[in-house]
Amino acid sequence: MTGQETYNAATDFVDRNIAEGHGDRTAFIDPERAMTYAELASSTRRLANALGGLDVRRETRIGILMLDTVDWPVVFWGAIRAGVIPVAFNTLLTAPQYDYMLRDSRAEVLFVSAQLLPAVEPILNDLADLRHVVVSGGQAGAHLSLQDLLAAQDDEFETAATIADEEAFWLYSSGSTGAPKGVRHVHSSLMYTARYYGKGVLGVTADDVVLSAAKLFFAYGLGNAMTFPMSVGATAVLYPGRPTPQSVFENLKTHNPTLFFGVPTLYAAMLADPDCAPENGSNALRLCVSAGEALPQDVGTAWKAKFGVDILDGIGSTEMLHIFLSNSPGALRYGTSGKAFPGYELRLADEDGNDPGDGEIGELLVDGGSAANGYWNKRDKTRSTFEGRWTRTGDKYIRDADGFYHYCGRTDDMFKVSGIWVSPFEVEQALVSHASVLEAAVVAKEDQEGLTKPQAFVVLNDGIDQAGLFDELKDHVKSSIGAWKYPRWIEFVDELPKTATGKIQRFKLRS
Ligand code: 3UK
Repeated sequence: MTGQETYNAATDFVDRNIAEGHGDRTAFIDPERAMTYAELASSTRRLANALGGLDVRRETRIGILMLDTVDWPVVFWGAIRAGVIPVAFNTLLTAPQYDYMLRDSRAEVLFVSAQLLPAVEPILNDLADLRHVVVSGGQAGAHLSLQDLLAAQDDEFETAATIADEEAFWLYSSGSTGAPKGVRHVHSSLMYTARYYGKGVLGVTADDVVLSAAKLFFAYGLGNAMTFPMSVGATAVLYPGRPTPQSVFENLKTHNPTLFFGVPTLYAAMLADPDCAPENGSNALRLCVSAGEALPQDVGTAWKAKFGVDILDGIGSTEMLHIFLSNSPGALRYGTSGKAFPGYELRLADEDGNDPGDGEIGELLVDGGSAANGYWNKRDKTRSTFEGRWTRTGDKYIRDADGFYHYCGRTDDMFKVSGIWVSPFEVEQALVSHASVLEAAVVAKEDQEGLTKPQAFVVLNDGIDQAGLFDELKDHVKSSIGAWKYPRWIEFVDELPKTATGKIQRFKLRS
């Protein structure tokens, strides 16, 4: 693709399946409905017509604040078909955060699940750009009902003649600090990730059934449960509830997916669950994926031992849309993020911008065709993240002689102890490798001399007594990663502060 030709992602992901004879295949299943590709095509044409009826013009924004059901892809692809820009919102936030993002994006219509309406109702009247609220799956009250709106539309629509380089949709990146940033993605990025990661690494085919614990509003879930299966006419299982070990086991058992996508915390919680057994999983599973944060080596090996299926850890970001560095079925090493794969070029940079060489630490930069156009109305942040063809990840890595990348933490979380770099992540990994520990977070803290030392916050497994554990954990860290890296203070806590997407918020722990 040159970037300049006429290309609408909805034609490629939705209509192509029908042109290729997959119209009768099931695209999505949720607890209440299933939807074929032909039905999806029809509903997205109706949605596009509905937007026109509400006087929503091309290149303006609409918001999606919806739980994962078949309505989600209908709204997303319907908007894209019309050349209107859907902005996906995290469903776990609060009214002030929605207020910020709705104002920032100037969304003209908000599509919202009935269950999430209470979270935004207090702010809706005060938003200058918002003209309509459309409710999915329940009582619309004073608002419009998605179901009624779709039923009233014409089934024909001429898909907007957008171009490959044209902005198609936004995702908000929460980051661990600062206001959320609108990340602007173009039409061609979706198929780029499906082609190079979905097909290239995972080998997704029309026979796959996918289940993603990560929701569609998250770039990870958007690829996993929507664009990858749709790129080949496969089926995705959507689940509107919370992904607890219990609900995930249930979905695995009921739908027998071939591909499962989770995050490390969930894999660890599933392994610790009394119901963790192959007969409570999927009998068709061929591969699992982990992303969002680094997968501890122990979790990968324990999962493989239990289910006989590997978990491929890979790193992705909202800015790059999906995974750009990953383990693969043919090249897997637990405890690493894997190797470069076709479609993405990687580079490590030291403080002077030079490649530090194998075995040395540097910031990871990536070049690939799914990089975002930039942040909405945040010029400084755009310029410091998107440097020409390179996107800065803000992550520190060491590349070993075999080409595997070892995660060392965020650039801003690293600190020095006795003049030697310590990655909080490395200390956390050492802590969680102890049988009593479920999760750990490590930050830098100054001791009485004003010197920086590691401090740990530790969540213990159920039923573990903390007596005597402080010394035991210190010794465990010393012997596993180096004497100077052990935590000088350990606080036992019930849970760690996390972002809505499950990343530890270390800044909240720094005192
Ligand atoms: C961290 C990882 C170590 C890393 C994402 C898959 O997580 C995603 O996007 P976000 O914008 O966060 C990006 C940051 O998260 N990270 C993600 N995966 C890993 N760190 N190992 C990993 N495997 O700091 C990165 O910069 O929320 C993940 C696909 C799409 C995504 N957007």
